[in-house]
Amino acid sequence: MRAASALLALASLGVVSAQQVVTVKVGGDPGTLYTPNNINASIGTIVSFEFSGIPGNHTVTQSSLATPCEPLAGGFDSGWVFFNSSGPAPVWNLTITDDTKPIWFYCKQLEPILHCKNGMSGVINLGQGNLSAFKASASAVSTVGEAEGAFVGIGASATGAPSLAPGASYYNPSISVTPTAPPAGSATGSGASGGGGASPSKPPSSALATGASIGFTFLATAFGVALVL
Ligand SMILES: *[C@@H]1O[C@H](CO)[C@@H](O)[C@H](O)[C@H]1NC(C)=O
Ligand SMILES: *[C@@H]1O[C@H](CO)[C@@H](O)[C@H](O)[C@H]1NC(C)=O
Ligand SMILES: *[C@@H]1O[C@H](CO)[C@@H](O)[C@H](O)[C@H]1NC(C)=O
Ligand SMILES: *[C@@H]1O[C@H](CO)[C@@H](O)[C@H](O)[C@H]1NC(C)=O
Ligand SMILES: *[C@@H]1O[C@H](CO)[C@@H](O)[C@H](O)[C@H]1NC(C)=O
Ligand SMILES: [Cu+2]
Repeated sequence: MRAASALLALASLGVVSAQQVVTVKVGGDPGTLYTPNNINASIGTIVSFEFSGIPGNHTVTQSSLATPCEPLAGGFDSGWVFFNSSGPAPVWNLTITDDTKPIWFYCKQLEPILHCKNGMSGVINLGQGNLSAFKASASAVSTVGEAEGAFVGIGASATGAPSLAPGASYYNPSISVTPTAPPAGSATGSGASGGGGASPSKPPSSALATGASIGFTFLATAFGVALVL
C-alpha cells in the first residue's frame, strides 16, 4: 500500500513536470484577433503566443474584467512586436503561475484602429466568467491604454522579450536590447536577458526571482511528498 501510493505520487510528479504548451496565434484576418481567445492552462503550462499575422504590430498585455482595454497594475506586457515576413514568426512564451483566476489580456495597438475595441482581447482560465460580457465591454471603450507593463504579471509571467527573426522588430520603451531569435530548443525568452541591455526599470532579475521561487515551490512540494512518504 505504501509502495503503491509512493509510485502514485511519483507518477503524478512526472505528469506535473511534463511541459504543456498551448499555442495562440496573434493577428491574422482581419488582423485584430487572438486565435484561440479562450484558453484553459494549468500551472506550469506555457501559453506560446505566435505573432504570425502579416503585417502585424501587436502586444499581449494583461488587463482585467472591469477594464478590458487598460493595462492591469502589476500585469504582464509583451511589448510591441512587428512582423511582416515569410520567415519564422516571433514567439512570446507566457508561463502560468496561478490557474485559479481568469487572466485577461488585450492588444495595446491603436493603429490603424483600436485593436482591443475591435476584437483583440482574450482570457486564460475563464472559469465561471462570461467572455461575451468581457468582449461587449471591450467593444464599448473609446480609448485603449498603452502604459507599459513588465514581463512578470499576475498569474502568468515570461522571462524575457519575444524571439525575433529577420523581418520582425520590437518596440518597448524601457528595453534597449534588440532581441535575437534563440537557437532552436533554447530556454523561454532567453534572448533579452542574455543581451544584457535591459534597463533597470524592467528587471529580468524579477523574472528570474519568480522562476526561482516557482522552482523552490516545486522542490518544496516534492520534498513535502517525500516527507509524507
Ligand atoms: C475550460 O475548462 C472548463 C471546465 O472544465 C470547461 O467548461 C471549458 O469548456 C473549457 N474551455 C475551453 C476553452 O476549453
Ligand atoms: C509598432 O507599433 C508601435 C506602437 O504604435 C510603434 O511605436 C512602433 O514603431 C511600430 N513598429 C513598426 C515597425 O512600425
Ligand atoms: C509588408 O511587406 C509587403 C511585401 O514586401 C509590403 O508590400 C508591405 O508594404 C509591407 N507592409 C508593412 C506594413 O510593412
Ligand atoms: C454573458 O454576457 C452576455 C453579454 O453581456 C449576456 O447577454 C449573457 O446573458 C451573459 N451570460 C450569462 C450566463 O450570464
Ligand atoms: C517557447 O516554448 C516552447 C515549448 O517549451 C519552446 O519549444 C520554444 O523554444 C519557446 N520559445 C521561445 C521563444 O522561448
Ligand atoms: Cu493588435
